[in-house]
Amino acid sequence: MTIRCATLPDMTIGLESTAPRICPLCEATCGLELRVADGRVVGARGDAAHVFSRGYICPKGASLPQLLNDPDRLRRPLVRDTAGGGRGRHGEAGWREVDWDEAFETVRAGLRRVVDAHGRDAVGLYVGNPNAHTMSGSQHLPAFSRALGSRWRFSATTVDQMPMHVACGFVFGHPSLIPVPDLDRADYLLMLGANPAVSNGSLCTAPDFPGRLAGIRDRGGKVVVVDPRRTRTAALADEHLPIRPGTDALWLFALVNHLAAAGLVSLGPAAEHLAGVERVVELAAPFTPEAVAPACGVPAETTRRIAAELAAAPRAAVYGRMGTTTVAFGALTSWLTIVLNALTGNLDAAGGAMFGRGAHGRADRPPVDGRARGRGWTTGRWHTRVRGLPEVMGEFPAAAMAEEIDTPGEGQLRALVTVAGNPVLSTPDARRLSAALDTLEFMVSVDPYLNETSRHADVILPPTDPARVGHYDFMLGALAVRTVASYSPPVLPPDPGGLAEHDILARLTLIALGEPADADVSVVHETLLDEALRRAVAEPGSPVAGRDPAELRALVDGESAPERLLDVALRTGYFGDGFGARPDGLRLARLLASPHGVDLGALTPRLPALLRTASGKVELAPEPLVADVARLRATLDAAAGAGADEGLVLIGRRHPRTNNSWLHNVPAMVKGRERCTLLVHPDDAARHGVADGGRTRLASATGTLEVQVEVSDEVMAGVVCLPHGWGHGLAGTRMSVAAAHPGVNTNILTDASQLDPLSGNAVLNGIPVRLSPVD
Ligand SMILES: Nc1nc2c(c(=O)[nH]1)N[C@H]1C(S)=C(S)[C@@H](COP(=O)(O)OP(=O)(O)OC[C@H]3O[C@@H](n4cnc5c(=O)[nH]c(N)nc54)[C@H](O)[C@@H]3O)O[C@H]1N2
Ligand SMILES: Nc1nc2c(c(=O)[nH]1)N[C@H]1C(S)=C(S)[C@@H](COP(=O)(O)OP(=O)(O)OC[C@H]3O[C@@H](n4cnc5c(=O)[nH]c(N)nc54)[C@H](O)[C@@H]3O)O[C@H]1N2
Ligand code: SF4
Ligand SMILES: [Mo]
Repeated sequence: MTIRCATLPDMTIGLESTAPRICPLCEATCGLELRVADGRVVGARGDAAHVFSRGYICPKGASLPQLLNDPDRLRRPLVRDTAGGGRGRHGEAGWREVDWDEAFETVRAGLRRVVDAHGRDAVGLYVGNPNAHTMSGSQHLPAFSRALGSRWRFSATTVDQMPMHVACGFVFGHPSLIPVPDLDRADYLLMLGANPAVSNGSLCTAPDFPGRLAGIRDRGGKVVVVDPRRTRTAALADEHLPIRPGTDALWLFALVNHLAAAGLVSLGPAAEHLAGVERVVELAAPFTPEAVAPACGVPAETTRRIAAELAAAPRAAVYGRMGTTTVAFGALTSWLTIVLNALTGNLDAAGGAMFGRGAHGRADRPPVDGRARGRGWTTGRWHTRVRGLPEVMGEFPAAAMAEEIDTPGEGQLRALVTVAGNPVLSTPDARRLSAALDTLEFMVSVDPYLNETSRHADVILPPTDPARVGHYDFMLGALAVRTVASYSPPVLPPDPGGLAEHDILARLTLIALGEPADADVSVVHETLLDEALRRAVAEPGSPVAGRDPAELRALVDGESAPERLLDVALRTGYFGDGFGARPDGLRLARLLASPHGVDLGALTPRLPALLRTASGKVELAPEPLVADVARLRATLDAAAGAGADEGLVLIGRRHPRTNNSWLHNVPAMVKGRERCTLLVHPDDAARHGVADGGRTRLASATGTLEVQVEVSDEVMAGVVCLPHGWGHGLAGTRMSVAAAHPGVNTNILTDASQLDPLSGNAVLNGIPVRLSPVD
């Protein structure tokens, strides 16, 4: 039974009930069935009836009740008690729990002081990963960001997938046109730098990813995993190819080289839409399988065999994730995955790499003169102050945040707002960033925890927990392997003293616009609705094109601002009911009546309608990417001249019970043996005199840590491996479980100066490190 709790007086005291809820913890978007008793969520299991996940659940989803009921979770705002020590002394500073009005008044006054003295551009914004998993992250956060009116926007995107956005921006004309591997129909999957058996998939929303991989093999297909470590995913695959970290671009070029040399290029259904094929083939010329073998560590005959297999497979997809983006050639690597899909006839083809379409996705624009055309895409419209790094998608590299705060001068960043981010654990040169945050004149964190980042804030604004707000995946829908519409209404009634994230962001928006701290949030909600309706009626091809927004506004359904905005998004989208124009179309009411989701089917080809390049073509050899090939070529020459011993490089790893930095306060997520260990290959352990279970010093150009060693041949020789998201227990944090399992912060070792130049993405994998004995 669906319960829209807002309509229920008080939840079933003493009685148990169940409620469906999409899991907000990763990109897989599994349907859960939550058990509710005495106004609390007390259990979670997979929703067997969910159309997409069919009962699949992982340990994180199962622990959702513990997360929701975490006694350390903040439920009321905190304001730094300046009498207790002031900024820069978070170890001793006290916090006062205050009411929301006082908290927002403190925010208003703090931001006002900075803006009056230094201007709007002195205030920065960092937004973190969970914004991709909340409705407010798509509905209300953009409005707040606009209202702040500062160019200093940072996000977790530049420690993650920005290179893929850049590649797609140049190739397809829009950075969010990211193709996904059509897992359920592919016969061959070449997967690089991804570990979906643990991560549950990324830039590819597919609940039960492991089951879908098994499906490929059950159909007689093949899965190949390219990874410096023999991961769980590698263990599920037919073949694992270890590769030297950071060298995938070389290797992918070698595949292109062999496809061309062996006459295996076959463009398939997308052929007429492709431009630049010859240019790509020309560019691949120096990267022969032999030439890249010393750098990549992959034998030339293996490279040729994989290229031939890829070409021979009826339906194949090349898919790269974190290990291909968080490297020095991130954009080139992402681009080459697209190139390979195109050259093997698998771009926009069933079982290949296809474009998803969220259930609320917009209608494709009608072609002009027979062609879909856009304005193309560009980066570098403005640059950072200290290093002159280009803007990409309206933001700057997270790795530039510390220097922009701690380098004095005109234009210095003096205040920061973080929303659902923990950059002190998640972004490079964490020690410098942590120190820099203490020098800010004012800082606000919208976050449910007093953690490594928010301990630096002056005000912490904790949103109510996910059980008390609705859920719909705006960002992940277009990255899903099927089109699925699923809305979960709030499971619990609002917390009378709490505030939902959309209302927090609405109040911050008003403050940023110069309104009083207690201004009426409904103004923001109504403005957003009005904007959405006006955009939709002006959109060519939309099911409400030309209608009167005021007439439509009267028809909008929903009990809260997020629901009303969702109703508009659904009804005016490709699958929408067009406010009556297409009665079986999607609308909020239909999703409320379908608590286990609505399946809208497999992906369908979308070329050329979705292209936004100026030419209306898939630009396989766009100039900015082509220009970066010389830099890659230089590494090939360097590798040819180098000796065999290149020293150790560091890579990361994820564990099924982690979610970046923030689930370590959930007891079920940290129980068992120590997880924050350094994997060292037996040969390297012997060479450096370190033993399993012992400790070692691990040093990079940026920092030094002491860690526990786990000797394992899971990692290839020359590579050591440490997870991220640890380093808890810092003074002034309030996460008691995490503090008892602190681990170390690997981002003390990552070097903020090492970026992929086209995307500004941080290099988090392949970091040169040294081992030495502990004193
Ligand atoms: N070395 C290394 N570093 C990495 C990575 C790596 O592989 N290696 N991975 C990178 C990747 S892929 C990512 S995405 C980033 C993540 O980087 P971040 O997004 O900065 O960090 P998270 O650890 O996800 O922190 C999320 C924060 O949001 C808070 N939070 C949780 N739910 C909500 C909510 O509903 N609302 C609000 N307002 N706050 C909420 C949590 O308490 C936490 O403080 O880390 C990156 N850092
Ligand atoms: N359990 C769990 N799940 C998560 C998260 C989590 O923290 N924990 N985080 C979520 C987030 S924010 C994201 S972005 C996704 C990430 O999802 P994935 O990308 O699937 O996950 P990772 O574990 O980072 O996988 C990266 C792989 O790249 C390998 N690698 C490192 N360097 C290289 C290289 O140079 N070349 C190649 N070919 N491989 C390399 C690593 O060994 C690793 O196996 O996971 C999401 N899901
Ligand atoms: S796989 Fe992801 S979405 Fe599914 S239950 Fe686990 S954390 Fe939640
Ligand atoms: Mo991520």
